[in-house]
Amino acid sequence: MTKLQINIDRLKHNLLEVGQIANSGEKGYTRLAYSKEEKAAIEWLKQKMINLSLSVKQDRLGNTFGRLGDVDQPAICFGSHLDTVPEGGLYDGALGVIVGLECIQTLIESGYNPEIPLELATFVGEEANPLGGTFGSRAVAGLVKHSNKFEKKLQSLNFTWDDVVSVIKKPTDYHCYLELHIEQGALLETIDKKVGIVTSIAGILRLSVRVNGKASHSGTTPMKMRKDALLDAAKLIQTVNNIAIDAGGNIVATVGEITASPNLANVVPGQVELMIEIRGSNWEEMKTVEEKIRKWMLENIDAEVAIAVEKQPNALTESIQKCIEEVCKSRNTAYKYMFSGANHDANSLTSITDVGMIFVPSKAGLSHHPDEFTSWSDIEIGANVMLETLLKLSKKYEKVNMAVEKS
Ligand code: HGY
Ligand code: MN
Ligand code: MN
Repeated sequence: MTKLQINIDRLKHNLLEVGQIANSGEKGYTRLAYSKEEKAAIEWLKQKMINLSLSVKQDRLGNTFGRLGDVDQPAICFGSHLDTVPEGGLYDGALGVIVGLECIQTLIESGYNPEIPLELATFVGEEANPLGGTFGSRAVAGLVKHSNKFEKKLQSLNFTWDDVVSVIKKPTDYHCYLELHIEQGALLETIDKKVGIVTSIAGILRLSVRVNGKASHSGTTPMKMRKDALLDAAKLIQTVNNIAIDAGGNIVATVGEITASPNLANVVPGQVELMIEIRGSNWEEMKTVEEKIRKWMLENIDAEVAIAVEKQPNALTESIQKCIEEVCKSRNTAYKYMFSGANHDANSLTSITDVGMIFVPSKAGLSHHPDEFTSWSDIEIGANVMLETLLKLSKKYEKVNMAVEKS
């Protein structure tokens, strides 16, 4: 029996078309969270969903769902995000949404019986933003915590706390969630495998730090009499780097966000605000790194620290990983079980349903950059694995339904 195949030309056309929304040429793609560009891309997708006669729902945050089948039954949900980092790539997020669109269209054309409903989803605000990354999917999973400070951030983006509460879904809404995403690392390319079966997704621990110095005249303050906040911040950044390297395992740490004030050439920096991000696959290891950094700061510089983000690492569902593996084997697709150092909407969904992720290779592991690239042949391989995994999962849940009806 010939296997159902996606239409790669149509997939390519759709990815390039949605990519044109906010494509700034050699400077890459910029569709920031909650921006008019993200909204335009979601509108584009909504129209595609309507053209496929899916039942379309957009919640009060902008998360958008297109369902094939009964709205009152648990569905297999799949998708990703359409926002990007500034001057990002064509594939991060958008590829998962467009592959999902291609899968549901191929299944409709093949006469798929939606006894197990299918639901294509795109979540808002996945990339780092004032409301925190993976905001749309965390809100759907009921993971967003209230505070007066957070409510002010919501208002600055024309959202209310009621909007956040209104989008929460129940575990009974879904059988599972599946997401295809670019690897954003170089493992698959290096070992020449075409699919990554994600076992767990990195935890993220972000510490916002204020380094205190004393602003003074750069020409008249002797070197020995300075309290240079940026110099102390530089020592801190080097220490963070050393602690992360010594920690080994899947630990990584980054200072990617920093502002010095007054930020003038003729003033010794008086204050620095920076964000330390620690990621890893083991929460205790991550907290040990945090403690070592805090201890060094206490002993060496004048700084205040506050925790800005705490997202624990999450294991994905083994039965879904197994399902993806069986599909890869049946299609002779080389695969690798692997950890995801990048966070994804899939991480949020682990708190309300079973979750699986399929990675496709990233050229040279590059991502969050205009030159992000995945070949059409690798995309076609990954998309067909996604398509067959969806079919396999729907048969699995049909059997579950039948067993429940008999009992
Ligand atoms: O930060 C991340 O890992 C994701 O790209 N938002
Ligand atoms: Mn992403
Ligand atoms: Mn990203």
